[in-house]
Amino acid sequence: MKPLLMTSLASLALASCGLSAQAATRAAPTPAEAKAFITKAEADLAKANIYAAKASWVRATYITEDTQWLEAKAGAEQNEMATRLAKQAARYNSVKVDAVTRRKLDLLKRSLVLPAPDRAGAADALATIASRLDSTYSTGKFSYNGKTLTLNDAEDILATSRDPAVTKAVWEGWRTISPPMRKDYAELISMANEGSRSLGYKDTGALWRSGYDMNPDAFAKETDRLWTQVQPFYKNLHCYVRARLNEKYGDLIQPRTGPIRADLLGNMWAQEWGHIYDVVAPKTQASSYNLDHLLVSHGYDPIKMVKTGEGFYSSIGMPPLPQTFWERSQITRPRDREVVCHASAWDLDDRSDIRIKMCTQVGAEDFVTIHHELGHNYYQRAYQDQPFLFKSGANDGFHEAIGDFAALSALTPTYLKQIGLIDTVPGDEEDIPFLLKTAMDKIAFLPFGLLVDKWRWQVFSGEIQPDQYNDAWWALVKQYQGLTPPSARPANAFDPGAKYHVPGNTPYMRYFLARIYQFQFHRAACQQAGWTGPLHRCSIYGNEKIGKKFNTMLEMGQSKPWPDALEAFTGQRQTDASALTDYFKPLDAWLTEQNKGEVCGW
Ligand code: X8Z
Ligand code: ZN
Repeated sequence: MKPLLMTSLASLALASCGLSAQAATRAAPTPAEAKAFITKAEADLAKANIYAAKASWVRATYITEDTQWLEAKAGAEQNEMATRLAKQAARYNSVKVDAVTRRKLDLLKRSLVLPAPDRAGAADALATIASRLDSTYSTGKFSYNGKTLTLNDAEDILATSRDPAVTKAVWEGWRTISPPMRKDYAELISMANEGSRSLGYKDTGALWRSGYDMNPDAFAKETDRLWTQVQPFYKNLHCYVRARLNEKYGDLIQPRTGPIRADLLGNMWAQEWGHIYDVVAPKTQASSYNLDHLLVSHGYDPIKMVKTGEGFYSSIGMPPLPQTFWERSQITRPRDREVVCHASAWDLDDRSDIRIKMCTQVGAEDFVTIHHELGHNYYQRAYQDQPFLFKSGANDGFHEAIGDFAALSALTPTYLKQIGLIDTVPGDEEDIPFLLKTAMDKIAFLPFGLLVDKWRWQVFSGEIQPDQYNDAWWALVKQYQGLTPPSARPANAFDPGAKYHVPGNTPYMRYFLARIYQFQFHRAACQQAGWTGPLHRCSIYGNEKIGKKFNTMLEMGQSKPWPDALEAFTGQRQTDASALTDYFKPLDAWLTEQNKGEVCGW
């Protein structure tokens, strides 16, 4: 999702905000004034939001100097308005208002991703840098073998090449696009921190961490707790994959111990490893199908993939996508202009003008991404009748988990047979191959999902200074993912800038949370459906009863603290990784067996 306002950030008292002192000298505002303030704020923000969203859409689907200018102008105006309203909300800190108004006041205070400093020209400068960073990333290209490569080209090579000289060159090539961003990035951090401080937060990281209906420090501890729950599964997978890479490439390329070379894992950031499944597939248990090949051999094109995604949601009772979705979405990369290819889902009018923006390629990866993006759109539509400040996910991790939850069913062989992609559903003998393939994406992602914002939180707090950006990044990659670059990084490297969400300023902990929530939703859905078999074989395709209950959670938007939303569907009030560990339990036992004799860890 493209967040303009981070309407899911939690509150902090604005004690240090100058306005509260001012307010003290005036008569205390009344509850009626607080309500009137919120009503007007919602109307003003809704208007500015639509305007900024349209400008952003035009820039993201047609990057030019002029569309960057337009996006920055609209973004600056919206940012100024939201920052001003967030400060004014502090006037009502000690007014006894009804619960709905109180929640809206809190949400207003924590609604910005990058608050602008309160001085002339600052909002413009911040929005200009933000638009430029995103555009620099999205138009990034490099030369390889006499050809100019885009990120999509480079990703295709990494996914399919098994030549370590090639993967190294392409991996390093993509990272030549980011050193020019470092100066802009440092400037943006400093401005956003100044803006966050003026709102009463100690830095922008604290603002981001306050979006979870709990104390920001408690939230940081919560992420560590969740990591502890899943880390043994990651270590086991890392150990197994490293051994297979060692067997394939030999000690010089991939030693049997220590970290894994990051360019060998089939993905530009080694965040998901499914593309190298062929390298790690169990020798004795083969998979009878390959979704990449099936989509191609069945004549799928990008539109058919999206229609299939829509079909899944329709089967659980969601109304069809509006005609405008098909007319206005960007489903493939246009031939004649620069665009932001990183996939996103948009809601352009806070009602029915929902769209996706992708550069879809036919294959399993984008089959999942389509379900992911549509999940955002169905969530947006489900909460469209909420007031403006409640039009958001219960928290941002929920927003990221909806479509992934759908894809857990849509990847089951049972479903692939139902839509005619395979003829027979494989038996138990394919459980381990299926789980291993799934873990290569889902489990492999966890440490990456965690470390991106571990890095950014420290950047915002000043613990990581601009001259340490790259070394600190690699220290975290090594610590959490157990990876190493293919060779020493150059002195000017700015590798975090080569991952979309850093120049795109999209908070990342949401994806870590989403990997956990999606399994929690899946387990709850399967239990409600009366499923008693293994979780990885359960599909909710066609189950309108589950769809209806799920939609009840989606319709709540951000109107209640997220544990209420979680409880509405799962009966649980805590984020709980045990659904994920239940799902992968048979694989974990198998991996432990395979890893006998290995020195795991790094
Ligand atoms: O950015 C995304 C989505 C858009 S919200 C395509 N994802 C993360 C990434 O690509 O890094 C989905 C999985 C993680
Ligand atoms: Zn998303």
